[in-house]
Amino acid sequence: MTEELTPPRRRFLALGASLAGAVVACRKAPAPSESGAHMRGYGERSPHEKSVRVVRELTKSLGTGSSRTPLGELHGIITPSALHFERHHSGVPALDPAAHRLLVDGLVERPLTFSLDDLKRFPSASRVCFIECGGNSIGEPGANLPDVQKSHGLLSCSEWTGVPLSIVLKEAGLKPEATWMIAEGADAGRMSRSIPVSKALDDAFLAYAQNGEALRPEQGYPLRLLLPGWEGNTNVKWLHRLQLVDQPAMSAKETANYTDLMPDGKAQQFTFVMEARSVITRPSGGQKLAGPGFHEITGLAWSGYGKIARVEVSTDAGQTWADAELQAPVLSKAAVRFRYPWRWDGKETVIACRCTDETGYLQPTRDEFIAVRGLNSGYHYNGIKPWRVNADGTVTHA
Ligand SMILES: Nc1nc2c(c(=O)[nH]1)N[C@H]1C(S)=C(S)[C@@H](COP(=O)(O)O)O[C@H]1N2
Ligand SMILES: [Mo]
Repeated sequence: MTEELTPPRRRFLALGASLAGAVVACRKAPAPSESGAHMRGYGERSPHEKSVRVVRELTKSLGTGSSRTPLGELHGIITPSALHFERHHSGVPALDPAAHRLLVDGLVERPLTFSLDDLKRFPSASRVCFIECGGNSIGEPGANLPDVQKSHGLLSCSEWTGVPLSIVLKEAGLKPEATWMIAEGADAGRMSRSIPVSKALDDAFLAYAQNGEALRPEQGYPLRLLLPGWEGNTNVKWLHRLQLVDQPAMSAKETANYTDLMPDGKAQQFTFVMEARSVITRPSGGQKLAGPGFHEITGLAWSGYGKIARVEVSTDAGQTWADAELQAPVLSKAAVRFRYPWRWDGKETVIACRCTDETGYLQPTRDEFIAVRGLNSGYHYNGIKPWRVNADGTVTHA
């Protein structure tokens, strides 16, 4: 960091480190409280913390709709389980883990049924990866959404633990004709998706845990399919059946939804991998800068094709770009935190970020995206998101 970019407060802290004792001694120490709070079996956050998922119900009766992760208020790369976005097509079923079973049948040598305990006896695997709904940013290309929760909140990143699916499929024995796998959930709508067997045998796993504890009910308790880097919808929750077949089922969620209507009127089906994208989460829409001077620009980048190789930031409406620092760990198919030190001169400007993944793919601008995809489909949008920093410090869509 150059002297110019060293934030004044940090400089003060560095100089003042040896004086810290003296600084504390001069201040009035807080009065000791009578007694602290008791311990508790299961923790809650401080009552001062208010970040919430904003819930959007699409129908009242079934709990169908979505709620979004408040990305602008989070730190690091892990989404707290209680703030992981939700997308339910027919509500959250209440499943008893002791009674829950996974059936693996169809084109297999041995149809098998597994209890949770059976699955937990297999070698386990943990992996940090993102889940992003194919409908994240619906409406964004046509009309800029005002804050990062609305524009990008159907993205979360957790550490998931479970069993590699390849191990379970080996137990059942795949027949040579088995090229697709239909994954079905135990929710009221029995949501299902057709998955190519190549992905099932690659890095797919059956997750029973999220961030160190059992899955949350909203995330598919007690078992979900985890397909790293693939469209959120394919990560079937409340998983109770894997049927091996020789062609896709053409289920509702792979025909009526999550297909991309192209400019020529044809629909593109099976957009499985989520392309690279990035977004500035701070400062972002709805936030306010306290004044000119040092501000850290920070945000997240992710790619369904692997690792993020580079994130660039522009503070002059895209005229020039400079590399942001990627915070370790930089994991494949996971969110990466980037940081860029910025000295704001107090004048109105537009800030933005763009990322490149390890395949060399560069995140497109909105215009580049629209030139290829048009405005017919709201799914799988990954264009650059600019934010306007106004002279009064407020941040709005640009
Ligand atoms: N059984 C079932 N699985 C499902 C869904 C569903 O409604 N039912 N929603 C899908 C969609 S559209 C997405 S984006 C992800 C959302 O996962 P989350 O709610 O854990 O964030 O789950 C997918 N898996
Ligand atoms: Mo989704």
